[in-house]
Amino acid sequence: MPRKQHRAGYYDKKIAKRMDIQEKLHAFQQYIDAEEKIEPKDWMPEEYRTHNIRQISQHAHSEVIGMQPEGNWITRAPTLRAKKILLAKIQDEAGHGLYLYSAAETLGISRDEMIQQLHTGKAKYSSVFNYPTLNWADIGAIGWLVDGAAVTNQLSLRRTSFGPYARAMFRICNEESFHQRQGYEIMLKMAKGTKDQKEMAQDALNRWWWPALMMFGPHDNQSSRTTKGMLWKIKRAGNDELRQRFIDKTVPQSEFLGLTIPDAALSWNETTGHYDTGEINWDEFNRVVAGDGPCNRERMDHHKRVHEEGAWVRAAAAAFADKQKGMADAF
Ligand code: BYC
Repeated sequence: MPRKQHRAGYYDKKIAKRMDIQEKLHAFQQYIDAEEKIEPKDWMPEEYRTHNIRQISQHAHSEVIGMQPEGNWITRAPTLRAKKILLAKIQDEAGHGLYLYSAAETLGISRDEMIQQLHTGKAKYSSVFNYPTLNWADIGAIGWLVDGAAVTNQLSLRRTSFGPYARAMFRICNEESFHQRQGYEIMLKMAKGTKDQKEMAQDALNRWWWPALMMFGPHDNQSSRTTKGMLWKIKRAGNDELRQRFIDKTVPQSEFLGLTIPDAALSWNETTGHYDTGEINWDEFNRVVAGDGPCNRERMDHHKRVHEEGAWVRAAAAAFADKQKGMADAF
């Protein structure tokens, strides 16, 4: 239903006042089903609000924590060009975090609360960032596989029903595609380089393949959030469908590199038109999500320390904003 026509029934405040909760829920669902965007000041069920806060803030935390494994290699990038590109990429991730925190703030949660939830373990961040970056090939594998997986998921999120989240996704996706290519370029150089370089590229693929597949979350039949997420069009595709999409486009890329995907069960299925794969190690996934991965403690300790060290910057920015406001009010 077009927004204008719908507004007359659902968004007109006088009419909305007379609606009971069931009527509001019904109108809300109709509105979503018509592919309209929900905006921050629109009426929404409390669970829709909290579902979005959870997903968007966890997405923001992932972008920010994801800077750590890559930041580890800025000072050791092999060339000035590689260093400049890596710096730009990591700055992009910080920007993504900021757009996403801002989108979540429009739902009535403060940045401080979101950071608190991250620090107390109430909010999650993507499991993939709890693995170490051991050498330069890992920077290639992160760009190619981790950003490649992220952009596969995020392209679908450009059609998510909450307006500020959907709009943030457009810019983020453009930048993530550049990140994916940056990673693939590193892999291509190494895979076509010396024997040692090719071995490093293969080793990085071996270590990052499965964690990248885990980014898509549990199988749909194990995913507690999918039913509501899909009903409200917060999620536009299931975890398994997106994971399959990523596998189907990444396997030919690995063939072009001359590298082998570390999955003995991987094979092309003529009937389905997709690759069949082996099973993810879900015990490992659950362990890492629960906080017991190789780098969980390190990532969180680093974030807490830097957040504390940055307290003076936040205080100065708040004082400056107060001063500006005072000056504006005086006029
Ligand atoms: N790791 O019912 P499910 C990037 C959680 S960063 C940790 O399937 P949902 C980049 C899930 O949150 C891009 N936790 O949930 C940055 C839920 O937790 P609750 C990151 C996971 O939400 C720097 C529970 O398990 N992208 O590009 O329907 C450098 C049940 O799962 C994971 C996003 O964040 C995981 N892998 O679906 C380079 C995309 N998987 O209920 C690159 C936005 C699941 O306890 N998020 N969980 O809170 C989403 O699309 C969805 O939230 C997910 C999960 C597909 C991740």
